[in-house]
Amino acid sequence: MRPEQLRLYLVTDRPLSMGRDIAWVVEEAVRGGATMVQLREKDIDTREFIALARRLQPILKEAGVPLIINDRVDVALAVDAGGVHIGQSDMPYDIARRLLGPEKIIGLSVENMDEVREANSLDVDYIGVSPVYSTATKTDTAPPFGLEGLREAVRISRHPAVAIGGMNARTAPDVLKTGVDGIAVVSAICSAEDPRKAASALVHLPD
Ligand code: TZP
Ligand code: MG
Repeated sequence: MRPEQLRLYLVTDRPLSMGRDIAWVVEEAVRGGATMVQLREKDIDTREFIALARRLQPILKEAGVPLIINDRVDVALAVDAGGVHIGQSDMPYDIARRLLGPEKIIGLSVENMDEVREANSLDVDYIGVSPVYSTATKTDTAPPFGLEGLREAVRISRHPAVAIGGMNARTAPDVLKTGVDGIAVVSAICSAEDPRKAASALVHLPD
């Protein structure tokens, strides 16, 4: 994985997509410039999860954008996805790596500085600094890093890093100045009236 692929990382959320098909949201977002897409489903049958991933694959393949599966290593294996994103309570990194092999992308959420340091002992492909700001999209989070915390996390991490939580056109300019490789966005794209335009505005911000 190249760190540039973290520049604008769409994390999907069907409930926040205003009744629109998530495949349409994803297609519009990659047309606008999204560089990576994570399929994040918290309440879905395994079979439906696999079917949804398979619907996204041709769209993302054509765009040259990796499909990352949230949490579910089995689903990632089933569809031969680009990789998985795991949290601190999900499958341990070493096991996920053993199952997925050396080529797949594995991202890990870090919620405090100790976890940033711990991640340095793992060969994860990137870390997700979570959350940078508190957000209505996910309320069961650790205390936010804030800008200074993010800067420090980026400084001590040996991995590419993406910032998540409250990322939008207003907050992203300062966030990108911390040296982080990119922003991971849910509502600012999924709930945007025009997800393509929203993605395009976010990807063209200076860093
Ligand atoms: N993990 C930490 S914050 C978050 C996730 C999945 C949600 C971010 O959503 P938004 O709408 O981009 O603030
Ligand atoms: Mg998780």
